[in-house]
Amino acid sequence: MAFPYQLKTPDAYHDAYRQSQKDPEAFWAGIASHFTWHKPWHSVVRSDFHTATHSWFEGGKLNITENCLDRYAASQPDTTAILWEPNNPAESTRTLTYRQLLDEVMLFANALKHRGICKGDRVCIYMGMVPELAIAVLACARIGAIHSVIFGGFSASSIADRVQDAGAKAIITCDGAFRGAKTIPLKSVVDDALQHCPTVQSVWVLRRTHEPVSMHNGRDYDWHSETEAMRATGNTHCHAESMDAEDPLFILYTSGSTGKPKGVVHTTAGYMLWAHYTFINVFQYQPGQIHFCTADIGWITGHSYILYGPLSAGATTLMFEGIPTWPDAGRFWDIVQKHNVDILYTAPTAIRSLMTFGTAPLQNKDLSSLKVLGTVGEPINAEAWHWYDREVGKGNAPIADTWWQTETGGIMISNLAGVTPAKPTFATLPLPGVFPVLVDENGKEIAGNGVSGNLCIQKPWPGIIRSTWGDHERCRQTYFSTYPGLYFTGDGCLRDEDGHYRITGRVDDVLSVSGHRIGTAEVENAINMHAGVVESAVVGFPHDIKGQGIYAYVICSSMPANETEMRQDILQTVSQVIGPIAKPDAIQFVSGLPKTRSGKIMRRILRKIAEGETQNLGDTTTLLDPGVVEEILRGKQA
Ligand code: 7RM
Repeated sequence: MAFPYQLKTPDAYHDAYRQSQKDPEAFWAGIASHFTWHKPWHSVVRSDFHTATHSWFEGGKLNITENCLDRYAASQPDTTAILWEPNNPAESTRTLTYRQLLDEVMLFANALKHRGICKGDRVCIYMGMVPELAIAVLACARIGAIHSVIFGGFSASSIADRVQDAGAKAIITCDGAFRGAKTIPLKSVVDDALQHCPTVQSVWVLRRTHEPVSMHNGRDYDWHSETEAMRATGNTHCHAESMDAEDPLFILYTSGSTGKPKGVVHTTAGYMLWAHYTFINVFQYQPGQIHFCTADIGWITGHSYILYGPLSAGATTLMFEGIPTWPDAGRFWDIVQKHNVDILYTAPTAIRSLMTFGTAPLQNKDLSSLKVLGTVGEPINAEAWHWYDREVGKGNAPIADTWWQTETGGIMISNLAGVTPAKPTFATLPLPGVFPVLVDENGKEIAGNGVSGNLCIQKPWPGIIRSTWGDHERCRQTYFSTYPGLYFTGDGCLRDEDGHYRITGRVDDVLSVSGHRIGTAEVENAINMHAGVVESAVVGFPHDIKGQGIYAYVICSSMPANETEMRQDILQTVSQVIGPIAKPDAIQFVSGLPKTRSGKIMRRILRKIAEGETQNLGDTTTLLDPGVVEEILRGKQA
């Protein structure tokens, strides 16, 4: 049997859940024993929630790429590891078998080593969705360099912040990226960013769009010539660096409730185990299947369910360079048909956006290969759930609604596709090893069923966040101090009469815009950089397609004479400071903000107004000047 720990019946799930509770050490050791280790661990798990220190498989040594590549290059060398679908359907598909992928990873790893990249160095990766992005990530892991992938939609200043915070020694990029009808000039954005990044010694450039780029002598290297040089000198084999189980594997920056994104740190063994275990169980992966996760590798979903989860299982992972609506809104369905996709994992925002095109793009598309569907990133509304089930799954493919976070490394709460029952809009039940609790504002546990509260997790799981890069105290504060002894997710949650969980959304100042996490404080900081802006307050509001939209209340130094122009300027500023994904959907100019006597902005009121509420704004008695609320209501655009 391929995966003896695959849970194939409800009973198997419940048994595993109980085992993981009764004897977590034996439970996880059993699963870990199926991986390739250089040296066995001496303790399965050690954890202290008060200092936010967690370790799994301490003493063990391994390399994640041997578990993702070498073992399958030996046992199934000709199985396709990466099946790549280009942005433009007229261009050919590329496939890399496990043998080829391993060879490419070793070659590029040697190229990095040759230019002085060593174990523990941080390497930022800012590329489009090309196979070389996967190769770059895995090459870092091969030599023990810590990768930090930066989503291709971020601006130069966002890159600079991340590169500086990580103290990165190198950055890997492309000349440009194709996304739908657009070309994004990645290298020139990197050049702008690097004016403020003294730690970067080398820049690696893969040619993709073949548009001209500036190559700095002595700093910039061409991917192709560097790897060809390795091939020419016979430098084709690269041994896998022996990593401690708790050596950092990657940093991934994510937004929180403060202005500065945090570098979430994941380590080697626990993360690998979690990505693998959740992949094979939630999606019920069977050998030979094609798995298509539509996320970008710049987000955690791409890390865990395009790369590490599927590859650690020997699966074929489909990587798509483009976007769902180009050349038309039938693109996903064309890909499913063309490649006989078995598992499709996407986001509610993508489903809702495709729904607006009706069912015409699905006509005459053969989707009969689909066996399992998945969703992630935000709560899925009932309408989108049923459309996905009916129009895509044809009522035949179970939908796994998977709740998890960058900080959790992999899926935490989800039904197991076709094994445990799905329930529209519910993530349903925790994976083995995950022990959710709901608490009230004071941290008191809310027991029983049919209740709501703040979602916390009460024991360590293998994929738990290990630190925030360069500032462990911030990790402790953010996740482990709100409710001592618990990991706080920042999400609100309902547990229904059957004990099934439904995540209702963030309870902090974090927005989920088209499934992308954006902090309101981050957007405010960006808006405030505009010379004409004095102060701003940003809140979310319900948006039909994006899930949440961004609403900004802005105070200018003098009321703008031309509001349209000022709005455009502010959007431009936000694009430059963060990236286009953070551009507000609405900007309202105001002369004051509702504040308490102690100067706190009352976002609750601003949220209600942004939602369109005019009457019931809740308690306004603590407001310093209730008049501003009247003014804001009068100025609200329909
Ligand atoms: C994987 C990912 C995390 C936040 C999380 C939630 C929301 C994610 C679901 C969901 C309801 C889901 N990582 N979220 N999945 N809400 N149902 N199935 O998205 O770090 O970028 O975002 O996303 O609010 O806290 S993330």
